[in-house]
Amino acid sequence: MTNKNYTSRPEDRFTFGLWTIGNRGRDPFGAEVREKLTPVQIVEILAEVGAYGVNFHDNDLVPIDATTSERDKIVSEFRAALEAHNVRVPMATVSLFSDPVFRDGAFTANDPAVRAYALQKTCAAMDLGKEFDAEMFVLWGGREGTETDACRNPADAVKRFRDALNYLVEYSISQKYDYKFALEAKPNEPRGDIYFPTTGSYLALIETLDHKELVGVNPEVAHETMAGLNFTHAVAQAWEAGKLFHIDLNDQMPGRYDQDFRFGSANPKQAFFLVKFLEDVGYAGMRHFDAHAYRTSDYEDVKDFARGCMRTYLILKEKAQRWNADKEIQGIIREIHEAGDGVPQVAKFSKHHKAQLDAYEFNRHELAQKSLPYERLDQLTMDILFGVR
Ligand code: GLT
Ligand code: MN
Ligand code: MN
Repeated sequence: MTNKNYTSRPEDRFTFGLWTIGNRGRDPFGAEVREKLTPVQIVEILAEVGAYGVNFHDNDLVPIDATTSERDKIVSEFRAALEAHNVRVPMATVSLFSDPVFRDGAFTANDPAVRAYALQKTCAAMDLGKEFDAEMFVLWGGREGTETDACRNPADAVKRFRDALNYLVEYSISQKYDYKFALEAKPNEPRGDIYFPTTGSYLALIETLDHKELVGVNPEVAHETMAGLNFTHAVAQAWEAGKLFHIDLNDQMPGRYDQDFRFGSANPKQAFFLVKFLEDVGYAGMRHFDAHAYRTSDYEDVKDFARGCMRTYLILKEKAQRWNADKEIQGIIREIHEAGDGVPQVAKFSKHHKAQLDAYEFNRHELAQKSLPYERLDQLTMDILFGVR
């Protein structure tokens, strides 16, 4: 169980995207600083650093203008590299944001031809993912948004997005693809505002879908943090709803551009509570690092970035085990959850329970005096994180 070297193993389910290791450091103010890697070279790096799997957008693997024979060649070389290095493809996705055709969105674009093209492209991306046995299909609507709400009624955007999802899920069913779909929210960037800005927005939308059982969410640390929200709370709500299908791990300082930093590098305490939650509940899905190395890195440093994401996760997992085994911490946890004698049962309403509730005399002042040593609890947590406990 404890893994003192913090080296990743297949059962850790650590994955990276072609676009993460292959990120070349381009930003809005400067060009690429790293040479382009081929998908095969990226698989080689992932094997070297000990990742379990690799995920891709259609066009990370096959350029948008590739001919059929170019496509076939790329696919067979990629497949050979995956087999040679024992690297899986658990998730596939589609780029509905890079090409200029999507400048007004994809599924929510005003032009019906763009919406239809987005569906055609996504179905083809699903076909491509299945060639590698991907089980999860992520949808991140990066361009589904606005700079000015003069352009469309936002309720129409919701309807269009729902129609597109229903179409794609039906396609998956008709092809017997057995995909599960994971929707990824982001509040802004690249659009001024993106529809469905938080994981909670998608959880609400999912309930309105034709096949809601096949659709869940893919929360990303950076995206929820950009919105100033507590990421672990979003993840917990998704988990509790049975909708945590996938997760994008990285890090982010609030109030900044989308930084996609190495996991745990900006807010290790928040990362700790996240890892503790995932491990405590037994999340069995992929731990996907949707992060990229600093623009200052060369590819040797990119490998250290990738190793760092996994290492930090494993260190925090061990810290969570230590926290769970700590007698003082567990004593406090027990105390703060303890009920006094005879407190009425309120889990479920019944006339009988309500009568018991009415009959009980609460001592409001005494309840307000109960010790809640959260300062002590938090410092014990910090001591564990700092490695002094
Ligand atoms: C893009 C985005 C990520 C998404 C990827 C999936 S693409 O890099 O910033 O958050 O997860 O489309
Ligand atoms: Mn991001
Ligand atoms: Mn992401």
